[in-house]
Amino acid sequence: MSQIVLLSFLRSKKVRTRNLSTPGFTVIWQKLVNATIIKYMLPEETIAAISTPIGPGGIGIVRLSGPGAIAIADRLATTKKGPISARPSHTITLAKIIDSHTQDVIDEVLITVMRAPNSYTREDVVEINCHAGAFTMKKILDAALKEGARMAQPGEFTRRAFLAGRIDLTQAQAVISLIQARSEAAARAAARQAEGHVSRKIRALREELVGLAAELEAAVDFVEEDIEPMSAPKISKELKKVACELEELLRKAKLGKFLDEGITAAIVGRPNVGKSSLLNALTMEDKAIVSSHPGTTRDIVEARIQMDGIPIIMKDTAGWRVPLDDIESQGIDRTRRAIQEVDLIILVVDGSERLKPEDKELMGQLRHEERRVTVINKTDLPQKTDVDHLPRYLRKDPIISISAKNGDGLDLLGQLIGSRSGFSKELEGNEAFLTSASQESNLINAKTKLDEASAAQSEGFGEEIMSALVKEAIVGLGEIVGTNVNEEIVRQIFKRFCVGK
Ligand SMILES: Nc1nc2c(ncn2[C@@H]2O[C@H](COP(=O)(O)OP(=O)(O)OP(=O)(O)O)[C@@H](O)[C@H]2O)c(=O)[nH]1
Ligand SMILES: [Mg+2]
Repeated sequence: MSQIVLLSFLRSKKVRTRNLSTPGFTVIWQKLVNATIIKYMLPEETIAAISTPIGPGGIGIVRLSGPGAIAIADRLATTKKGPISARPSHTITLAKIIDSHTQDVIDEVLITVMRAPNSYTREDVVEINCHAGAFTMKKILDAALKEGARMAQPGEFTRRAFLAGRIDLTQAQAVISLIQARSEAAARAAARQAEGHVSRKIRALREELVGLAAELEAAVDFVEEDIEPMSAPKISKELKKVACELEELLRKAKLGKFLDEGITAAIVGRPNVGKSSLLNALTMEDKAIVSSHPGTTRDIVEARIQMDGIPIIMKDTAGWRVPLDDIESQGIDRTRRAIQEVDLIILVVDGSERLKPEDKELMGQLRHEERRVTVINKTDLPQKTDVDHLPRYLRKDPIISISAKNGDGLDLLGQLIGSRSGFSKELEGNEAFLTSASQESNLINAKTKLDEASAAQSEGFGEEIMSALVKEAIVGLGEIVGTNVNEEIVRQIFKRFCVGK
């Protein structure tokens, strides 16, 4: 926004501004803004925290960051190699941490020094690798606090990295996702996001919009000047192109959300086909009661599992049939609701028996379902139902034969679920995803504004309206990467961090 104001100013001074909306100019502008933020917002205090979980373990880390970090380390530690301040950056030194009152040795440690600006926070950082007992770590932290450090707030190290311009908000969010990742795939995607893959894409799109807004503004403000306006078809093409790329990012954001929260899947089928046995086989636990008595499961039994690296919230359901009593009726109502809500429906058939009317009734219910995956269970027994006995519409899907009893086919089922959820292709492509709900809603808003701008153009509204809408989209994208620094948003994000990160 301010860039547009600056453009207008330069243009009013008759400065040739056509080249100023180029990505190069935006980079310079961004650096100026960042430099101002760094100058006025960078904290002077040295902070300290225990950065590893409290509890018994091999190694724990007490981390210090700030202008006094190395001097504090000098006062805390004795080494055979002289003071820590004399050690080169990015070296590890064996040291003893001494209690300044009793002169007792608190712990023998390894101290890593990372001098500014080549550190996580871009400040001087000292990491004290000690033994991971809660008592030892606490004593070292207390000693650092006594020597002048302040206790770090949750997320303050990452907040400083952000304020110093080392990472942007998307990357900071990715650090949270990485810490909280519940599956391998989620951790991998978060790591890619932390590297800045998504931010680069969003920044590039934002810069395109800044350029476009500047053109639209110029057409409004400088009609009488010798500025050649961007042609209507070119504006329309540019709007549609960015909107299209945002749409693709949104599709991936949906996948990112799945990675973070997990896909939901319901195991459904008539009683006794082995639904609960399948849930137990997948979780490798006795989660649900299994019995040869049809109608055993009455309520939804939920378990969080990983298949093919993908997090799944798997729901075992009550067998599908005409209920025999009120409890079973309530259970089947819950099955019905689960079918409506989940991302994936795993339809289980008993291969050791012929299809029964209940099987056929449920298959009919799911006939037009795109979320369906079909499984033939009990392949360890002589088979009476195979793929050829299934209705034609089911046969079009890939069908997996398994034995919940001995585990046959479960890997294949995992791969099928992965491919049906749309993850596998994206994950192989080394993709990074936006994962937070606020990022997704900002993307949706930005896309909506561009669609509105396109509509405004086709309805013959002037550049002024379009420019206002494009500017709103720019603000939305800026909020994702932290270019429009809204303190409240920043505070909300960093609040979610743990102390020490
Ligand atoms: N041989 C064999 N038996 C199985 C297999 N899977 C399940 N069973 C048996 O089939 C019976 C029913 O299994 P459950 O897992 O309780 O079936 P369910 O579909 O959950 O049944 P409801 O809860 O009543 O709807 C039990 O006796 C299981 O031991 C399998 O792969 N092979
Ligand atoms: Mg069951």
